[in-house]
Amino acid sequence: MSLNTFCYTGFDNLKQMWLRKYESSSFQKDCEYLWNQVRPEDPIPAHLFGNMWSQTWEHLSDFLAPYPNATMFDVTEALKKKYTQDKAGVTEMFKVANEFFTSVGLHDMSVSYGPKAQVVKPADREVVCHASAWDFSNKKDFRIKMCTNVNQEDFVTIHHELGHIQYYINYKNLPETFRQGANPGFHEAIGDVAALSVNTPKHMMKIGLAENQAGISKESSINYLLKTALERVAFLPFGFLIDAYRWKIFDGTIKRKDLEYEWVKMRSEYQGVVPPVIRDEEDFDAGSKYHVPGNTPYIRYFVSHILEFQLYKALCITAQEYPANPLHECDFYQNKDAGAQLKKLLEAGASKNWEIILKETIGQDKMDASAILEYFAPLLEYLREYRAKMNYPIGWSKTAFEALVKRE
Ligand code: X8Z
Ligand code: ZN
Repeated sequence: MSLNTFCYTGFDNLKQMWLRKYESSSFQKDCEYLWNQVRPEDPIPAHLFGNMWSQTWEHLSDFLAPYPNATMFDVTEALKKKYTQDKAGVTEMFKVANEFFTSVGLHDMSVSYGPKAQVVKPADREVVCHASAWDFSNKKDFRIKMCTNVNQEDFVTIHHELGHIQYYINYKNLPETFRQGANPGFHEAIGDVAALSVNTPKHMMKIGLAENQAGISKESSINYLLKTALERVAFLPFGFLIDAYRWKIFDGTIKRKDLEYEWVKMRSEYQGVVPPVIRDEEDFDAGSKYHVPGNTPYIRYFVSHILEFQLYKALCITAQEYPANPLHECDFYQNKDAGAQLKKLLEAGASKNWEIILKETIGQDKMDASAILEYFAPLLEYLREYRAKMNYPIGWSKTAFEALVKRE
């Protein structure tokens, strides 16, 4: 319809014409008001994340990929094609991970997934399947216990566990008291640093898990960063939550009669998730997390998820992969200088205060989140623009959880 026709009909534009039947000049505003009344701003039900504790969210990356037509870099399918879903296939994945460490000049760890280890779930008995790495403190026996499946998540966990083993081997000659991570967060960070490098599309192409022609474009980089953020950034509030909750129990702030209520409340505050069904004090959902009945401190994982980016950046600078390229593209595979820098940190164990070890190895004496922020900066920019365009609200209702947990 041309402008002239509008003049003829008496309307300024088609919008006015379409809305005429509502006989109200405020109709658009009224609709916006109604939308705001029903717009969902509640926390997200916890069963939607594909992880029993909603601690990492990367299983949503297919649904949330900003550019569904660009490459996704999910290597689960490639792993399943390449490796059999049994002990032989799983052992191959360990070999690939081990080779990353040896390529930078670190120790061979094949003993840790050899005959004495348990790398797949035994068929004949119940075992604790939560992955772990063990130092037998005799300088030669180191073992991994894991019910490994062939998928990307477990491929990352393999690197995580080998990071522990690499630490054990490097500090094995120190006196017993010093045979620990510089602090517990360091121990958790080592394998994750390797996984940051291994997960890069560039590296996955090198080891034949992503097709060489899989184009790296601006779009595919944003997809990759979102997937990584769903894994590592979404973890941060969870990493903090578990001990923030236990510290309050230990110092008496949380009373025994409120264990479930306070758990649901803090989970809503920190993670923005709520239980999908109503809970009461007969439930103790925190107890479903391995480390809670296992009495293992958890803040170490929050620490490691910040520290690993700081270490990764330092190694990438040493390997001259950064700042020549964006930080998230850095692969320090086969770089002996980066390996030597990491080795120095590992060999020190807990023989000095961790801030001194950090200073002597990467030249910084404080833990600092600027590396993780820098890593995700292109994603943050994308999300800011997207939010401005879509007018997305930030945050969630801080009281919605109350409807989902009964208080005594
Ligand atoms: O417990 C672990 C490792 C063993 S130290 C598999 N992690 C935490 C968890 O699974 O809750 C690694 C990431 C966080
Ligand atoms: Zn660990």
